[in-house]
Amino acid sequence: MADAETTKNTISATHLGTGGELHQTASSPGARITTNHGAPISDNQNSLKAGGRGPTLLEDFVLREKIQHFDHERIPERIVHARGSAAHGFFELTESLADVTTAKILTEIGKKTEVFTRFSTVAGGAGSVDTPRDVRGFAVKFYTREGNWDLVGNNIPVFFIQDAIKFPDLIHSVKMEADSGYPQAASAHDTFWDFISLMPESTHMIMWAMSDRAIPRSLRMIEGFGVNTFRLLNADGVATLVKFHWRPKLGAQSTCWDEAVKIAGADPDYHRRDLYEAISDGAFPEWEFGVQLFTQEEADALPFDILDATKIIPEEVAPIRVIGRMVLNRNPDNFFAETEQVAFLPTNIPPGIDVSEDPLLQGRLFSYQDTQLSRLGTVNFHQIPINQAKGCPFQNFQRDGQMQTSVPKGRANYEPNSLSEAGEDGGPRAAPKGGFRTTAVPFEGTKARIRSETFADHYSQARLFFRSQTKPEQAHLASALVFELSKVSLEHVRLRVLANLQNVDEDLATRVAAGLDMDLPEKAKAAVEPIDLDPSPALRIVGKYPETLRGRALGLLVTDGANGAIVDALKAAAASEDAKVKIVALKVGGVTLKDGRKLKADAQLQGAPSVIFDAVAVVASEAGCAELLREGAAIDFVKDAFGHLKAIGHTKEAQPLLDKAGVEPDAGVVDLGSGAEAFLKPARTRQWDREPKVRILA
Ligand code: HDE
Repeated sequence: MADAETTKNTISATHLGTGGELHQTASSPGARITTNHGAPISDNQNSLKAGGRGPTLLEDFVLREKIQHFDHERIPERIVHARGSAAHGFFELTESLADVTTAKILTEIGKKTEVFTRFSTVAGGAGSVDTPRDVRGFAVKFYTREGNWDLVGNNIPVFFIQDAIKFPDLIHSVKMEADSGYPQAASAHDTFWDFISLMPESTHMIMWAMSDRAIPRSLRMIEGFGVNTFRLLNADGVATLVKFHWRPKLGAQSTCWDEAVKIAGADPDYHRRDLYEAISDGAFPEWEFGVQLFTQEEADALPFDILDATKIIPEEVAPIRVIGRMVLNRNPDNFFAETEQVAFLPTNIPPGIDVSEDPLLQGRLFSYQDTQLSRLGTVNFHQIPINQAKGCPFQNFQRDGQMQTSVPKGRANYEPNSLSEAGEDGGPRAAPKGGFRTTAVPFEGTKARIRSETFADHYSQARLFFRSQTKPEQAHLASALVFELSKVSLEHVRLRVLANLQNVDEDLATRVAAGLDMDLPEKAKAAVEPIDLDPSPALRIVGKYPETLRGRALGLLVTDGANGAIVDALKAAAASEDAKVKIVALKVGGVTLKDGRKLKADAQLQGAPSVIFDAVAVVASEAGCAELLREGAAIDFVKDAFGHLKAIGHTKEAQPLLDKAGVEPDAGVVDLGSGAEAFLKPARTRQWDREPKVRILA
């Protein structure tokens, strides 16, 4: 019998009750520590020994249980997307799609639905850094009233391959090489580019992956795409084709490559920390949710196949209709229980949403369910709290299995049954009305391993992407190709990439060849000659994101004797626009300002290089600047900020530091004597005009 004390001292955890229901138990102060089976532990510091200096006894079940549990703390990491960060939030519908779908999540305006969203890199392991050049996963679990809907997307709207059968090859090629075990979280190596060079269908995705989108500034600043084409189904059984989009309120924003590389050393958790801190500070990241809707007839009229995941439908052709928003407003309580154990399945779709025949999606429909078995170890992974349907009950006749936590009553574990006629609970039944429906798509064909002819154009949209970029973005893309291919030691692979690139754009291929100091080989023969499509400005980042301080971080490097009024003015002005300000000093204890005030530092200079800020200011006294001149980290602070196209504010007294760092005057280098706004204006964006002065781009 549970006495009052044991009830009070239950461990702090989320439990499944016997009926499968979820209930929380709170830990009271001074709660008694117990074994996993509830026995109170009298000593958690010493193992059981035969005498003070004698051997430890096998009998010590407290020690054995604790060590054994620890030994098994790790589970296999995800084969892809292992490195992830997640948050809870809600989705709210602002426009109903009742004409095209019965899905309640897309028809009930104003209803808030709980979501859990996990962002990830793809290639690196769970402990890898946050800022490699890579695709970002963007997976949203909506706990809808009609079952969980998992929209498992990426921050790039296309994919490398057209058919799921190539996925293991793609991933093997990009992961660390099989013999040496490196490089970690990087595509810049032989095997990846070997595979890519032999798969012209990957060319469009390569354009995106080499663009600045693959080095995002923050997870709060990435777009999201469902990638595959889906269907919506209305009450009359009429299907509408759909592509799903997430658009960040802060706009899509990126880092500079050199910056991303340096962030990897300065703060390997840069994106995870940024997301976590934004949410704990109440600066909740938000995305618009949009759809591109089109009929089968409209799809048939397009010059490409909407079942081919290497193609987009330009926004200029099918506009994005914004129908809702997602706000992430709560950090996970426990990384393992939630972020690690969450399992996303493209097969989680509520009635009114349906899949398409995209052969990549078709393979995904199998893969995600399957992979959870090795990762989470049991068919009952849906019972883990983060994976449970929360918006509605789940009930069926699936039974038993490892880690079964629900305790079904009665003997109805099959149907049809007539047990209810005898007064027993007969269990749930199929719901022809309101249940999941499949679009009635007619098919006829010869069974064969074939690729549709309509998938054969591999270059037109790659060209569209490249030609739609601004000049700086084109230069970054070309330079990224030069960087990656410079790490490829097999010359024939580089040549094959150059041969393919000529089908995208001659100028791009020429620039990359020049950057490698190689002659252009003969152009590769295209399966289908690419066509010139109208440029799509929507594909750019530069010039699209809002110029704002919101969501940005400013680093103020302050010295002893500095003018406190300048610091106060900057802090107040930045705070009024929701920017985050961090005081950086030579010592974490802070500085003594000219007016005698003590100003605490948020970070020591060594641990807070300028790469982790969007703009920096050096508020130094003359003596303070003299000290900074002897500190390499201070010189790098401004040198890197200049190289990464950031605004730099400075007191007159700090000028020698700027001179030593090679900072040249331009619109982004501002004397703080001209007031806070003079500095905050350029701090709202990057100084793209400066780039040719600081970097040789391809
Ligand atoms: Fe995934 N993918 N994928 N993928 N994917 C996984 O499932 C797979 C693809 C995506 O935060 C795995 O639970 C195949 C496209 C995200 O937990 C695995 C194919 C897109 C995540 C898997 C693809 C994605 C995954 C590994 C080609 C964008 C992380 C762990 C047919 C639309 C979800 C897991 C999270 C994870 C298979 C291609 C997005 C192995 C076979 C295209 C965001 O099942």
